Amino acid sequence: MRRVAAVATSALAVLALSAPLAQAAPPEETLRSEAPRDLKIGSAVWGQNELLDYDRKNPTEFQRILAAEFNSVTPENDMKWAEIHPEPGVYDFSGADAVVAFAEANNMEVRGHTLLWHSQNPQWVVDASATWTCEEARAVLEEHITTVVSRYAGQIYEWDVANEIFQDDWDTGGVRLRTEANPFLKACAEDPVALIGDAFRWADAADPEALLFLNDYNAEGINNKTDAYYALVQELLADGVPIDGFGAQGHLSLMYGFDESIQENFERFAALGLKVAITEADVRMPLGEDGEPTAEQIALQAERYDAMLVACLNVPACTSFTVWGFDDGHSWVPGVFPEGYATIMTEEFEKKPAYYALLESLTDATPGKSPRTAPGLNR
Ligand code: 9MR
Repeated sequence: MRRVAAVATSALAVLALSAPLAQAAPPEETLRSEAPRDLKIGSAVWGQNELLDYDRKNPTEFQRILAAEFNSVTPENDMKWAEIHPEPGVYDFSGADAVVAFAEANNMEVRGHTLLWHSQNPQWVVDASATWTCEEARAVLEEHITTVVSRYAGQIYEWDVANEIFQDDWDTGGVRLRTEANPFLKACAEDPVALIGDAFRWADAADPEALLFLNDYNAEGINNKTDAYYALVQELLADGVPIDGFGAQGHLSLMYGFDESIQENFERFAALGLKVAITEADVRMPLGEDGEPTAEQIALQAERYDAMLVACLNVPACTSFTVWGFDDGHSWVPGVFPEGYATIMTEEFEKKPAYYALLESLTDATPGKSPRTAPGLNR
C-alpha cells in the first residue's frame, strides 16, 4: 500500500511540475513588449463605450488586446468638453474615469485629450459664446481646465492642451489662429496668444507633472501650418509659458502623397527643447466596390505607418506614438470619409502588415540597437 501511495505522490509531483513548465512558454511579442523604454505606444479608446464594465478577470477580447499591445491610452472622446462638461457646472467623469482606471489596472499611462478645441463643444458653450466677452470666456476656460486637469493630476503623463488651433491653407484666410471657429479664441481674438498661454499656465498649475502639448493634423511635415506652430512655440516660450510638446496627429490617407520631412519637422521642435509625439496615427484609403483594399494599398499602408514610427524613433525627444483606434471596428474613418481600412487590425482583430511593420521597427529599436540609446534617455 505504501509503495502505491509513493508512486501516486510522485505522479502528482510530476503533474505539479509540468503545469508551470507548460505555462512558462515565452510570452508573445506585442507592440508594448518590444517598444524602447523611453517611447510609449498608445491607442485611442472610447471609455464610455468599451471600458465602463471592465472586469480585469474577465476582459472582453478588445480590452485584452488593448492591454496586451499598448502601454498608453488616449480617451478618444471622454475628456472632450461635450462629454465631460455637458452643462454649466455639471461634469460627467464616468467615461474618463473608466479610461484612467483601465490604464492603472494594466500598467498603462494616459494621454489627456483635449482642453481647448473648436469642435465637440457642448451646446451651452456654443450658445453662451455668442455674447462672451474675453473675460467671461477666460473664466469659463480656466474653471474647466482647473477642474479636469486637477481631477487626474499625477495620472496623466501628457495633455493635449490646445488642439487644432490653426486653420489650414485651404480655409478662408489661410493658416492663422482659429479666431472664428474656436469660441474661446473668438472671444479673445484681440490677443489669442495670451489666452493660449494662459490655458497652458492653468493646466500646469493643476498638474505640474504632466507634459503639456499643442496638437494638430496636417502637422507631420514642414509646411505652412507647422511653420506657424514653430513661430507660436517660440513666442510662448519667450513669454515663459509652460509648454512641453508638439503633437502631430498623423491622420494620413493614401489618396495623398506622404511628406518625408516629418523627422526634420520633429527635429526643429526638439531643438527648441520640446518633446514631440505622433498622437492619432491612422492611414485610410479609398476601397473598391467589394469594400476591400488592394495588395498594393495594404503594403503602402504598412510603409506609411512605419515611416511615422521611424521618424519618431529617430528623434529621441519623441515620447509617444499613438494610433487612433487599433482595429477597423473602432475607427472614426468610415463614418466621415468614403474610405476605410485605416487601422492596424481588421474588425476581427486580425493583424495587418502595418501592425507587423510597427512591431519590427520597435524590435529593431530596442535599447542597445537604436539611436534612442543615448545615455540617460531610457527611463
Ligand atoms: O475619433 C473621434 C470621433 O469619434 C469623434 O466623433 C470626432 C468628433 O470631432 O473626433 C474624433 O477624434 C478627433 C480628435 O479628437 C482630434 N483630431 C481628429 C480626430 C478625428 O476626427
